[in-house]
Amino acid sequence: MKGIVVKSTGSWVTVRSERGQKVECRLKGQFRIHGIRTTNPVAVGDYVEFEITEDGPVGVIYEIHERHNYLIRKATNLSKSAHIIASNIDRLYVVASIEQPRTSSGFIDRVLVTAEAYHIPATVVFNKIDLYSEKSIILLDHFRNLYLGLGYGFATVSALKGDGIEALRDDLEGKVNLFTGHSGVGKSALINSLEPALDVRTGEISNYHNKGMHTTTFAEMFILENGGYIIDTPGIKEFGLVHFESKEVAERFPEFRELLPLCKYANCTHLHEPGCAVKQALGDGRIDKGRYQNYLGILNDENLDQVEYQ
Ligand SMILES: Nc1nc2c(ncn2[C@@H]2O[C@H](COP(=O)(O)OP(=O)(O)OP(=O)(O)O)[C@@H](O)[C@H]2O)c(=O)[nH]1
Ligand SMILES: [Mg+2]
Ligand SMILES: [Zn+2]
Repeated sequence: MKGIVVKSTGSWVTVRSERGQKVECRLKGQFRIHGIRTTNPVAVGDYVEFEITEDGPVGVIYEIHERHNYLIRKATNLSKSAHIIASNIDRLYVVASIEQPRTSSGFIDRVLVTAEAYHIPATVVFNKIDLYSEKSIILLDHFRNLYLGLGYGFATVSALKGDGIEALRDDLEGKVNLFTGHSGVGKSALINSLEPALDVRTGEISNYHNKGMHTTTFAEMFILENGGYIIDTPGIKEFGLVHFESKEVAERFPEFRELLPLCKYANCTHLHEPGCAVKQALGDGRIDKGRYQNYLGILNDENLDQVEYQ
């Protein structure tokens, strides 16, 4: 039977068959992908072949279909292994907030850089707009102009009050969509607002740290009534990049891309070289200062490209 992985807790994998039946499965044999050392052999979104075992309503997965794409990050900050967040994704939603908790633009840009690397279209969603001060609204407008200008999707919503939810629901229709972001930004609350019948567990924001409590612990795929799919994921602190070399980072910034051939030196890092087209554009205001700062931040990340290949 063919099915899709909707949840994976390590030892058990929940597969939904083509007829819509959910079956708890185990894995048979070894599964390795592209020689990368990963902590999970199957991921949410994987298409698999499985069979029901004779002695019960459980199944065994014996084959994973080739992934159209997948999103990975470092298993932990210092780890040399990667964790596959999910696979076969049509669109990535970076769920962010300016209040309770605040998402840095560095975090957003890291996720976008990763989406670029895997050729996954991305949308930035600002949630909790019911909490924003006037100052936050000004910043929100800045982000709207910036990200729409770069060709990304952009949405502002309130899971609590319902603002922007219908438009977002339309965006999700008929596609496999993944929600990522810090703990507590309201990824799960958004899913409930989009499809109340799902009743996904949500958590509080800690008064002390003003952060989420890591309520969602495993990635899980949900079906929307309009035929869309959402993969809810656990909140992450940092998006540890894997599969990257420093020289590739600039190519993942769409606004740098067409300038790169114009730099005087082919191996320009766009930090301090003379005749750098990127620095020129920064000086002219054609490149956003914050985006350039975040480019530097990613380059300075000591953990860049530290995942071991086997
Ligand atoms: N005021 C306000 N609160 C919200 C909104 N959306 C979510 N919250 C609250 O934020 C808290 C965290 O929401 P969750 O949905 O659990 O956050 P999450 O992103 O899924 O967090 P993790 O599962 O830990 O990654 C809950 O108390 C929600 O009620 C919103 O639009 N406005
Ligand atoms: Mg959650
Ligand atoms: Zn340059």
